[in-house]
Amino acid sequence: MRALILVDIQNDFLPGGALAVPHGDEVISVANNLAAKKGQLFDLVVATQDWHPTNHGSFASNNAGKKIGEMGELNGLAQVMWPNHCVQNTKGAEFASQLNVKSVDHVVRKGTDTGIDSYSGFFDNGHKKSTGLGDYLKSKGVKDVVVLGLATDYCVKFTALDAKQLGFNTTLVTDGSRAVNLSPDDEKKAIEEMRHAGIKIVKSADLLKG
Ligand code: VGL
Ligand code: ZN
Repeated sequence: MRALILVDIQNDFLPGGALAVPHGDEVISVANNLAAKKGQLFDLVVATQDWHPTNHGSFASNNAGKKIGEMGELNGLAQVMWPNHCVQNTKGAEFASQLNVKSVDHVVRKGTDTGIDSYSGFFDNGHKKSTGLGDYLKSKGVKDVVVLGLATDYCVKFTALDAKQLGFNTTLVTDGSRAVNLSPDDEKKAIEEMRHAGIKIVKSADLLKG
């Protein structure tokens, strides 16, 4: 069984959004084209959704004296200070309107605890609490996962690394993902880190041609 995992394809990560990922909108058609292959290439489509309370500790606005993009600390873990984004029940937290959400079988909301961030769709950043996604996939008999979305250097990377660590054969779709690139080579580094962990790096066309 093979699952497609669509990571955080939400309005706030698109151009014009609160935490806009450059060219983030370009992943939508790739996601839709792959999700359309459910029943052939994939058995299951899962979407993760960053879903923060307004007082989330990753927001610079909730950390006196901190500016957006700086490093800070959140309960002992290093934490990038982000703009307010993906606040629960706001337009910015909704899936991109062009995304074919009808193909999605299961949604995982993450980042809901004020005191810890959750880049991965599987665990919080301290690896203390599971979201249940690993057990969900195992209960469906999934052995292979294909990951894409936003952003390559944060939520996509940590989702793929956790998937691999949980024992799933894991593939990253590069053209279905875009990076924040706080530093210009963050995307390159993230892809190298994933490759080094044993994650397969492909383009969507490689999957579509079979
Ligand atoms: C993300 C930063 C903060 C992501 C989420 O989806 O990659 N990045 N929250
Ligand atoms: Zn977030």
